[in-house]
Amino acid sequence: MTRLTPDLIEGVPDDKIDLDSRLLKMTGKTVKGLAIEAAGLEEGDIDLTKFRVAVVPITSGLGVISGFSASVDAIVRRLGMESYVTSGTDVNGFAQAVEDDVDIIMMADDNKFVAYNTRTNCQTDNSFGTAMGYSVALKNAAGGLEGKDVLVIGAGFVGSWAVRILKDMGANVTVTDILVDKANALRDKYGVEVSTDIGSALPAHDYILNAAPVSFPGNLIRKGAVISTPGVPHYFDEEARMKAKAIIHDPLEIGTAVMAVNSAKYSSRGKE
Ligand code: 2YC
Repeated sequence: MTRLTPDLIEGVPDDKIDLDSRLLKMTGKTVKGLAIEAAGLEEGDIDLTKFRVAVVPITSGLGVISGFSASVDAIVRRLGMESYVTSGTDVNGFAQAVEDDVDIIMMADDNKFVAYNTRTNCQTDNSFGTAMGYSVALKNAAGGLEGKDVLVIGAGFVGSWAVRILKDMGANVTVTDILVDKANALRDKYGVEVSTDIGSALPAHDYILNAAPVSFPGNLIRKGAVISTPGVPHYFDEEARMKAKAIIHDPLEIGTAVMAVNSAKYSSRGKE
């Protein structure tokens, strides 16, 4: 999994890229709207203002990322939830959150970023949240994916989830990965196609979910392509930006919003 850096997320707390305006243009939905759909809910099914979230900074491994907890906190507040960053880190912070009887605890070490639901003991991780959020964004931008060819680039945590999700949405999925065994494993598991040559697969697709930490030269992008691309670092050249109908990207927000709403859904299920 690619580790974020402070410069990649410095604009998140104040929403400097105005993500909702961009998403509304490309998908017709805001972050919140996509997260609600990604959680399998309808607007009005759940009152997110009733949920209290604690974000716990984790110092293990490579340590905290400056701005990460503040970004998660801001993303969750933008959904309408109450949220704060614990003053303590790690176990201390976790204990504070439990003592404070919050509904959801969000924390990330070098390998996993989870939303833990304290009421129903369920957890949602960022790989699922990102895959679901970017698949729903692609579906909205494409006006539905039933019977449409979709190329998934990357068979890691996010790409594997995305293959399953997009297949469930009725798409004809082709997956490609530099480690062909990983792509073949998804073919065997989900009955999807594998491409071993991204140079021919990319220009052959209108719909792309890029779950790899790479970008692609514009000469490989088909005119009018819709590219849903959570991968960081993220860069598409001028030709790609001219030719693509939409390039859907953000460094953290969509995946985190889906995690939070999906976790809250478990809570409401627990409270029924
Ligand atoms: O600040 C902290 O609490 C750090 N322990 C957070 C480390 C996050 C590492 N993961 C990542 O940078 C990316 C995120 C988009 C989530 C998954 N990988």
